[in-house]
Amino acid sequence: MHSEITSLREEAENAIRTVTDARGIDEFRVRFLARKGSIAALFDRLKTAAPEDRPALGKMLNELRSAVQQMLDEKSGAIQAPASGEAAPADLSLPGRRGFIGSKHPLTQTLDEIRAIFVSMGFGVADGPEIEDDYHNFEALNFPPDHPARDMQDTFFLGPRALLRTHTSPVQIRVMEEHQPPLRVIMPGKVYRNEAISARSYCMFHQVEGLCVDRGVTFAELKGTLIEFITRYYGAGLKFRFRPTFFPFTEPSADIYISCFICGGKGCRLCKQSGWLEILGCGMVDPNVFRSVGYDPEVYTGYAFGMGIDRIAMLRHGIDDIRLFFDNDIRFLNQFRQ
Ligand code: 2NL
Repeated sequence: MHSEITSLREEAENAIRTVTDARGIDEFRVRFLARKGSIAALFDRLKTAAPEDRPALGKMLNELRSAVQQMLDEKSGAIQAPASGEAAPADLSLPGRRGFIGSKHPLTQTLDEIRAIFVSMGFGVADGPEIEDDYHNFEALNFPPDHPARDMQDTFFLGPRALLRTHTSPVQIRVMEEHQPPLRVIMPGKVYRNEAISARSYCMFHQVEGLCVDRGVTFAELKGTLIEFITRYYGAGLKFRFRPTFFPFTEPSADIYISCFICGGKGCRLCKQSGWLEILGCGMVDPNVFRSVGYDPEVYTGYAFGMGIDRIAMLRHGIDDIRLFFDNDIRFLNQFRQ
């Protein structure tokens, strides 16, 4: 009987391990602890044992009963309250949880494509501070002291001497202060304007500006380079329009338009019935800008250009509200998975 008690204990230890739910708990209790269970059966057999063995066997049986009761209590605690105390055993048959993989923001995708084209044409990439001073953001760029852009209305001032850059041009000034020509470089980055927020304008947006300085750089080189860029980014077969405009930092200056890639120039919602899309501003660097950075305008000429990444991405994807880029709504962002 001694060995039967020992093997019943082993049996119970094995059985409790396979129990995973309330039904298993009940079956275990009936099998070992109930009035007709295997422990009760051994207690019955105690009567037939030799009288001198009964006290020791009775003690063993009592110990077995409380050990099995403890196994049962522990197991039911774990199953009923897995949060407090020990966790219920994992159900290895459940399917795994799917990992969430992020994707590139549509503005980053647009910028990456634009950058790759200029890099392949020999341009370097520079960046600089978003917090600037009046000199680098305005004065060195030939903005007159009373220019409206210097107004509190248009620029975020952080103090008497610090402001949030309103374009990436101050990076170009810093590059020219530190390097001598020849220079061919683009600067992508965030810029800030104190404008009313609407579907068309936001207080922060993204620009890529470019600069090329050397001896003998002409407007023809500007046209050749930018038409090559536009053809590679927007595709062949487009018509171009260079329209004279004014920037303080270039002279002459032009806005470049392409024939609308949706309607081909006939007029549609995207081009607002005009047949043309404005995509770039550019011009020959003003001699005053060269003087600010210590370049001799009699020796060097150069061209510069700038484009709004947000606007380009909106045109390309038919997005009609710039704020969608900054809401971080996953339903919007998921549409740009590559
Ligand atoms: C636009 C037009 C432009 C530049 C940016 C520039 C910078 C220096 C000197 C001369 Cl340091 N020019 N930048 C020139 C022409 C146009 O941007 O429509 N941007 C969104």
